[in-house]
Amino acid sequence: MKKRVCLAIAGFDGSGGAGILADTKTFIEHDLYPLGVITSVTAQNTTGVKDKLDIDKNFLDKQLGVLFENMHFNSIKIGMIPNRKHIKVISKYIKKYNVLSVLDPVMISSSGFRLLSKKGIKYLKKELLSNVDLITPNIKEAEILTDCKINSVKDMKKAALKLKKTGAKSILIKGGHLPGKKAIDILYHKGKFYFFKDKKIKNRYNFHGTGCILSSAITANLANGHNMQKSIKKAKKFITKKIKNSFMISSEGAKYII
Ligand code: PXL
Repeated sequence: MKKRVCLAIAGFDGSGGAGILADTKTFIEHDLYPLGVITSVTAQNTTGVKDKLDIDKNFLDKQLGVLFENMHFNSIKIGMIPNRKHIKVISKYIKKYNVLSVLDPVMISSSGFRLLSKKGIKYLKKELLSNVDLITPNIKEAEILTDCKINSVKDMKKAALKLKKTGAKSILIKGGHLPGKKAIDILYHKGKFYFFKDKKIKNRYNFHGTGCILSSAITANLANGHNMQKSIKKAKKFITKKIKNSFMISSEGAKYII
């Protein structure tokens, strides 16, 4: 039996809600074989990220080098990258090998911990955005990447066009944090806008890892041969169901998704 394979290049969240554990769980649920390369190890629990230890850039290079040397991937998801030097290493492989790739431009955790350095953000814009097939910023990340405030769907469209100008191929801006009863995500893909509208799920807790799971589900759907729009539609359905089944793994902090 031939199995399709997805690679996650991401940070490690020992609480299991986000990062590479969330990515690999998602790949398995899409009947894919998961591979992983770790960029940074975080110390965190349900109340947030407390610290991180970045992987040495030469060792990141080694992890990627040995996998690319003798394995084939159907798609790649890139999550947390801590620094400029790590972006440089990852970008070398993304440019060299022509594999479908999705970048979730993770910058700051929901608890407020900086996961990507300020210099790293600049370099991400310059070096990586234009080399992946899809980027999936949330509103805050899209604001940082474009230097524009986003308060409406109109602003989201403007930001997507601005990101397109900087070289991004396809752009999914997640609008869940805008006010209103509906969560609207917009995709700019091959010269057209697509809108994904969902009812917001009422909840007095934060959910942990939704961004990671959505982008890895999109990556998984692309590996399974779906086109961009279908991959996003299916991934949104997947995460909505997961959120409905989310649970408190501890008496404090965020709700987790299994
Ligand atoms: O959800 C963003 C994210 C991604 N990757 C890792 C994280 C977090 C948030 O905490 O810890 C490793």
